[in-house]
Amino acid sequence: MGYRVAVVGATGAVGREMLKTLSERNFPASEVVALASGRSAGQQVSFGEKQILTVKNLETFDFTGTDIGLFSPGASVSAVHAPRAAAQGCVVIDNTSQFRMEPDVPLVVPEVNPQAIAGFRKRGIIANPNCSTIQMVVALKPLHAISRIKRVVVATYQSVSGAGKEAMDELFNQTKGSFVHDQPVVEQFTKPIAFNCIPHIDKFMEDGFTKEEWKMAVETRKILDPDIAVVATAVRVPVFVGHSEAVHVEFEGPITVAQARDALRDAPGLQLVDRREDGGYVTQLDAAGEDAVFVSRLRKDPTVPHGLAFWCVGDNLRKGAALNAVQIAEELVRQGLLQKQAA
Ligand code: 11C
Repeated sequence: MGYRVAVVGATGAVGREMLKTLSERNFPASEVVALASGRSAGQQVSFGEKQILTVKNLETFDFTGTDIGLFSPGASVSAVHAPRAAAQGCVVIDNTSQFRMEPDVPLVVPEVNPQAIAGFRKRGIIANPNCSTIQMVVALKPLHAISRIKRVVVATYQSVSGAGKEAMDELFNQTKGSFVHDQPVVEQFTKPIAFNCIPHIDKFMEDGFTKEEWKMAVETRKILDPDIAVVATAVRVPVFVGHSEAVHVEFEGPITVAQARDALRDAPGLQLVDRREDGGYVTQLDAAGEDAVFVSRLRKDPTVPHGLAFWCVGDNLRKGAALNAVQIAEELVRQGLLQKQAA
């Protein structure tokens, strides 16, 4: 007995991670179906250590009888196929930006707002937030419970895997090429990414922010508290997996470093690694492959009346995408919100 699960975008970096996460966490699935575009249909992907799945064509797949769809195919594909799957009775957990800010679509991080999940019934779709938002709100939530957060200033250091597999190849090829003095081939980013940092993720908006920066602001408000002001600078760095963030938080009232430390130590999904000594902090290489969001370098921000600063790191493919989506599915089961369609 279990649920029939479809993974859409199964050949991409996040889709593969979704399959791995479902298997690692022993999600109660009676069947897992791998779906992708017609171009990728027929390819094979691993599900756990032992199973190989043959990818089916999303365009012709009938979702009737499928309980849960974990979608990560790109926003324009989700725009068409997520509502189609939902209309056929499949609860969609969508990792793209397509539906996140729609009022009747819950935007969920299970450690932060699990109560929001129940709002999925109207559209049959639950949105998975942007990876840089997820790790930040996991860290902000326990602090917000002590003293209300007024304003967050954040700078991100985001790995190339956030931009997909071709972007990872571009970093690899540029790095390798630099040793034989090749001219870098720039296709996925606007400038060379090897040995460089690019202050530009997603498209530019009219006010000068990028869409990634805008997402961090609006998604944090939707998930955590509509009154929190967020100003972000999103930067792509030459790292394969893992996003880091330098976060400065201003609170309405007092909060001490000791209080914050205690709350972060006990918070779900979070690990505090904060020894004030050489190497007593977490980096992207440490966090890659891990489930937790890590907080290090916690300290008082003395430039505002009530402020804290910290460093936050997470695996953008796991907690930033696949793991959060699978946790939402687990939460649907835990809250008894799924009507099993297949036995
Ligand atoms: C990046 N955060 O690192 C992006 C990837 O809205 O789901 C995820 C984009 C999104 O490039």
